[in-house]
Amino acid sequence: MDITTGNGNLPKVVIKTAHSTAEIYLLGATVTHFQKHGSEPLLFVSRESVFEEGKPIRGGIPIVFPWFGPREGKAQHGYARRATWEIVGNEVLADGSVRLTLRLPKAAEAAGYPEHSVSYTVTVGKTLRCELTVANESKNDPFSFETLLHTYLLLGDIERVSIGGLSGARYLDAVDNFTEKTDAAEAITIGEEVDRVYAGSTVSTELVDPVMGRRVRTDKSGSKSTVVWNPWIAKSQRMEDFGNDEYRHMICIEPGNVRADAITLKPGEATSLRIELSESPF
Ligand code: TA6
Repeated sequence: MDITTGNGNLPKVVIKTAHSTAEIYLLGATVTHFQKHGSEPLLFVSRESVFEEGKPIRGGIPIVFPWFGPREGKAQHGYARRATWEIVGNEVLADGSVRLTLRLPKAAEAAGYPEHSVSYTVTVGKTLRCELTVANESKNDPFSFETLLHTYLLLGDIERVSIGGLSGARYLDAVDNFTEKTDAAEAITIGEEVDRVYAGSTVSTELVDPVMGRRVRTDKSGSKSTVVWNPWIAKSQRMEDFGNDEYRHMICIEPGNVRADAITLKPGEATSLRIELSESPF
């Protein structure tokens, strides 16, 4: 593991293993790159992304915490993805994987919440494993929060992919005033802006990408929500840190716990959100 200077002269951890390479910016503890030897990169990062302290990276796996979506007078999706996290450890596991552990420093924005701690492990090997652990360290107060691993997956052509695992599941359609809907199709296909919040969903999903010739699984635990998002054309043009054509090469599949699935921890309780991203030839 090396700590280098990445884009915007920001500190970046580079991890090389026998099976793969990965990069993690301390800004937001954002995993911006994972690539198995002999494969294409798994994650998408916009060519227009800014790399500035205090601003979220447009791509990779931004951490949404402690709230999801807009909040009056506050930054969308919380402050964790804008904070500079601290490295607390790294270790080589028996199978040759490398595990990096980071923690979220106490932030001014956290003042309104009960005492809590947030740690994050990134395990780089044949697959990419991320685990976000939140602990309520207050003596008396429950701690309620939302969280999401807002994963941007790289793909060959948005109009050629499908996403399996959510057939018939109920979701809130953020493009249609969060109206509750279901999609009976065997797999989700994308031909317009898609922004779906699947609630009460503990299933794994699989992105099938015939152009890149691969399937990408997202396995998860400690999560009851999955958000699926592609900005499509108009929203892409409104996003300053995103190329107008880049919607064609990404899909966000975002495991977490948001809205009705928000988590409340009693004093002393902790919870972990885990994902594992793996790819296989198509
Ligand atoms: O992916 C779900 C979502 O809430 C979308 O509505 C879209 O806003 C996306 O997050 C990106 O949000 P951001 O604040 O990173 O521009």
